[in-house]
Amino acid sequence: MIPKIMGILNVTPDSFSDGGRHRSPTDAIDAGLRMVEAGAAIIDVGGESTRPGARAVPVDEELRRVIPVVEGLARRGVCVSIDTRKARVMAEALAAGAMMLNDVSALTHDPDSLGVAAASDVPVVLMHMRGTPETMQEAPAYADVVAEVRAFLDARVAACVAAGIAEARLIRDPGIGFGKTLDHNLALLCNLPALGTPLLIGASRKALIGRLTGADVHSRLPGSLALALHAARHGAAWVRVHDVAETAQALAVWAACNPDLPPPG
Ligand code: 7PM
Repeated sequence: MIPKIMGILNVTPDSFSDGGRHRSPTDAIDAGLRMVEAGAAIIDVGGESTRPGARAVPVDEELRRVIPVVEGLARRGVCVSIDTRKARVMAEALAAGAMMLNDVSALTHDPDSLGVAAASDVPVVLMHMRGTPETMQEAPAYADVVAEVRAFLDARVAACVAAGIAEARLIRDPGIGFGKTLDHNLALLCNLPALGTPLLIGASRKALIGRLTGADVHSRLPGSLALALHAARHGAAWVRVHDVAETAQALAVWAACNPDLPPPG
């Protein structure tokens, strides 16, 4: 399958790789519209930095950042995903027109989030993370990272189904970089089919590319494209990326070399 592109739209003042470029909602909305023109199927709006060591953002601040952007994009017909761990942000983003929930805690962080997701009818990304953003990169350890991530995702899918969310709405994500060493990330990337489907892979500009190549965060486009094509080759339904136009071009050329793939749908 040709994965669909989720474009990353951070509306945080401290985002690690696109450093707070979107100071006003208008700027952020324009950036989202450009990503759609470049080939994104959905725009992932996030107002809480989840980078390693990041501090929690109060809910009112997160709402102030994201809701005008979700609303502005949705009003212009853009499909929007809300990247949050907070039930209230999910609920208000859905009311503002969001069409997908993306929770790096897989609906575990906020006890109300499962209910908000169940009361909606949108797809939900369930991501694996070991620990919390504050502490996750402090010596993460696994006996078998692939089996443990698979078991976590299976358990979260089961919890969501038990809460009334249709399994067809659930998207699995191994959480590249979230409480994982380079070797853990590579083990997951080399075993994507073992994680279940459908899969979303977010590896754009992440530290593993730097660890493999020495590239700093502003020079990781080639590695990001390699990982997007790798994810595509191994069945990812979605890739979550910063560089939408470049990823769309890479996927289009790759797809042309793979004529037996089902057409995008
Ligand atoms: C440092 C590490 C800074 C990671 C920023 C990030 C994912 C996500 C993020 C992902 C899903 C980034 C990330 N990564 N949501 N949110 N999957 N579902 O690159 O891999 O934006 S934050």
